[in-house]
Amino acid sequence: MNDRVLLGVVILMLVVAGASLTQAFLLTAEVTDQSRHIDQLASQFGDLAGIVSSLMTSQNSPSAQANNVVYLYVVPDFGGSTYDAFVLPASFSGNTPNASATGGAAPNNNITVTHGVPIKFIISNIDTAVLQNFTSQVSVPFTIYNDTNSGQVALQYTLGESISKLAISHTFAIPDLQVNIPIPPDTMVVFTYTFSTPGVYTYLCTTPCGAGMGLAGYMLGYITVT
Ligand SMILES: [Cu+2]
Repeated sequence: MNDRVLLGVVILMLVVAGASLTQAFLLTAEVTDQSRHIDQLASQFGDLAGIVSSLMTSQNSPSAQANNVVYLYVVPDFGGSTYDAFVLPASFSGNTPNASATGGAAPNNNITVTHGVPIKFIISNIDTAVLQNFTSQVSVPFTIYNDTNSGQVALQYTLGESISKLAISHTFAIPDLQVNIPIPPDTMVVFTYTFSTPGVYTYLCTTPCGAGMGLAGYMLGYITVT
């Protein structure tokens, strides 16, 4: 082997070693990036309300509910003083409106779902008012989530359970189907319901809560079951 060939072999070895080092460096960077991503996910999972609110803005529309999940906000004074409303995420930025957010027109809060499949309702109530002590028996199981300094606290209500004088702001009722879910102040209420028969059902709040009560687009809307 002459000197020139030897030099060539050494250069080749250096190039191969360099490439391996670069690859190792890139791999380390990728792993670091992934663990950062996992850290971000973990911190997000500590904030259930945050997750739901991001899902709400990305998935909801007045006409179709993605993945058989219906997201609704309950917003106080949405249409002006005491015009509280059930509001679809498409009509709500997530901030408490200072004045009428509807510009005088009744917002569209109608919902369309499919019959025969479980529909998950996730209702975020940003109203802090207590307007009724609610006493009833649970006909549809539900969970109430409440934000605290130490995280999310969940209260589960099972079928047939008695509810006595629960302090609430509103309810989510479908009178034709004997559904009436209480909504305490500043909570998220989650329940699942399977509609068996297609049709148009009225949903509304049964708590005396002001001018929006019983008014379409505010505390009343329609569920079209296809
Ligand atoms: Cu109400």
